[in-house]
Amino acid sequence: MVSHRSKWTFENLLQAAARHAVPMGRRGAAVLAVCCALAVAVACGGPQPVGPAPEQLTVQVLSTRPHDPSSFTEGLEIDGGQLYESTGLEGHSLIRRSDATSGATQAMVRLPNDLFGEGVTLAGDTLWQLTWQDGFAIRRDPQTLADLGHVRFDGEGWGLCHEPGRLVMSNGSDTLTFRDPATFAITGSVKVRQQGVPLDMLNELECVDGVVWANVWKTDQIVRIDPATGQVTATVDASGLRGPSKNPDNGLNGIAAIAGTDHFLLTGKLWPTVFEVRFVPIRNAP
Ligand SMILES: [Ca+2]
Repeated sequence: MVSHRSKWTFENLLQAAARHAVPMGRRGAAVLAVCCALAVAVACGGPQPVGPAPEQLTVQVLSTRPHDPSSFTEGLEIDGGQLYESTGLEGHSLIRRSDATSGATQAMVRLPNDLFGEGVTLAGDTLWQLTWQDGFAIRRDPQTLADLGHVRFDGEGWGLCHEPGRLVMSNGSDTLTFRDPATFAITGSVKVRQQGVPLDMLNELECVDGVVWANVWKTDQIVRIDPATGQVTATVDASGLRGPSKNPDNGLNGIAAIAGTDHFLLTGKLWPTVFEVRFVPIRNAP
């Protein structure tokens, strides 16, 4: 997600991405960022952290595979061995279906130049793709990726995932909105809190096994959210995946659970690599 479109030239972002390379390194940075956020909230008279601290996890890298370094990843999801990816930036946004293992592209559709793609999720026979500030979701055929129509929504579109009976959508705030998977109509919402403190900038989402995993924009952190309460129950420090680039705008974004395993594919905006990982307690990390 971005705050000012004018700051985002594709060429600048590619230059920053070119400095990406070496995995593993600054474990603790994401944890520190959240601790600072909580400290600032308290120092500024915000809500005091309450309740048990979230479980602290990190990533164990199991394998890597190539990722299109021109993909400004905004949404990632696997279904039946097929990887769906939605990318952003005006003039560069697209939707792609590829083999989840080999990465070979099976279908791809570019968005009109004035649109900015965001989250994506499959719900039955419908592949939903968000736009960022364009005010509508695109209903697509999962096989051909053809545009079958648009459904308008208020506000911004960031992340999207599908759990049984409903969609879960983020919009850059601390609110997750629940939507009907067939009509996209709002059915409810929940405020996300980490030890009682609002957590905003929720970006790419992944729904699996009754929880929602969310990238937190401009951090190397993923959080696990109980969608029934909005409580953050775990934090994942994924700072080890990032290369030497300090540009937060092309950071970690993209979570796809691999069905039948506890593995996830993770990547980032303009990253050259997709990481297959497992989330493990920090004390047990290799
Ligand atoms: Ca996802």
